[in-house]
Amino acid sequence: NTSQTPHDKGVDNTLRLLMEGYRYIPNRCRRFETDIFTTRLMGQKMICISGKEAAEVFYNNELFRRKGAAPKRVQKSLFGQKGVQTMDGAEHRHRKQLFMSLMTPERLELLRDLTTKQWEYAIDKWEQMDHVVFFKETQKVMCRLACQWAGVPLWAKEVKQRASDFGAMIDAFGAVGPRHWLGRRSRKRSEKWIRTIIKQVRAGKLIADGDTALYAMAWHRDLNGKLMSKQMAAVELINILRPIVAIARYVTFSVIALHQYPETRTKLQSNEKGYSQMFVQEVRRYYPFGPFLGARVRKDFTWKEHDFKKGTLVLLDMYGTNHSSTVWERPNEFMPERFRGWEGTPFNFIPQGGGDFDMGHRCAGEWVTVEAMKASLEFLTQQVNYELPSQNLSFSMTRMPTIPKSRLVIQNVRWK
Ligand code: PAM
Repeated sequence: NTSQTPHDKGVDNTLRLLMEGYRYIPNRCRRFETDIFTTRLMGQKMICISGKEAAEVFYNNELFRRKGAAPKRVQKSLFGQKGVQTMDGAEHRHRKQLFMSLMTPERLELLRDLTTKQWEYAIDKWEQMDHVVFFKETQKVMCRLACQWAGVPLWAKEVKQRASDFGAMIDAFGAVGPRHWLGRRSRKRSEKWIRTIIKQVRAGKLIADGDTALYAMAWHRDLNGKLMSKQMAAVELINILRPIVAIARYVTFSVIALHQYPETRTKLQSNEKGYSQMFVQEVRRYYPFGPFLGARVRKDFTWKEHDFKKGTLVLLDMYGTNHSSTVWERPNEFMPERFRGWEGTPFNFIPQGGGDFDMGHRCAGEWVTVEAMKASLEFLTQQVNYELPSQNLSFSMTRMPTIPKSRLVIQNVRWK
């Protein structure tokens, strides 16, 4: 019976969401002692759900659809319009397969090698620098890596602009005002660039290797047998490139974790028993990135005695689920060892979404993220010395996505 479900009072709680950020849903779940409540956000009735059972129902394709879920402002900045994130059913599975086909063991192995090579190149440069704004420079490292891995030509002189454009799209998703507009402008510029690249490939002016994302996106045919429009191909190729640049945030948080929990550095240096794997999993669980995900009810159903009505927007609490005390022991402590022998399900650890890769909307790039993070962290702890000058490393829980105030400054970078 729906009337029992807690309701967050107020005509519209968008301002509260902006004021509480990552904690908006978890705060109310704690206060109401619930894993479901209703609210009004952005002028619409919404249902917020949290925890592993919530993730399980949220990823049921019979009950939820993605079309009409992502707000226009998120599509115009972060995701791109009409891309894989907004599709359903057979069309979605076909498009998702395009992304998953790029995630073979061979391509992941190559990604690891290229990650290390890009770091070698970067450290030669960083040695010459007085100080390094780690987050900004790592976005450039990841931008070079993304383009190299995807087969997209990139001139040295454009790295700065392209990296900052991809960074701005990510930075825009929870912003209002200038930060958001910058994300939109950056997307427009990037789409124009990548449309030109796609055009050159199709015209035979630029050769794309058959196993690259560039080739796959340029020549992919939808279920109707037609090539995607240049614009659509650009949006989807950017859906490969931009999220690799987003890994810079996780690498930045990783270096902060190494600083704040020094015992983890020693363990990463020797990297016994797959420590780097546990470390990067804990970084993805502990530090905030995606706050929540949205989907629309496909058909009426009841869950936890609440009637879900067709068309209603439902938000799944990612941050809260990754910090849930029913799933995690001492969830607010940074403990990589919790992942030793850990029995994961597709629903209890959801930093990049839950459910199934092929059939559902779980992030296709999750393995890329884990491998690029491991290669980066192994490299940084084993090959490089650096120092952190005193600075403000704290990060806001209301800025979405968040990033440390100082962007992490390092100095005296030296090869070991
Ligand atoms: C990428 O696609 O570039 C990867 C990084 C983005 C992660 C963000 C995931 C959050 C999902 C939806 C954003 C809606 C937030 C709306 C805030 C008001």
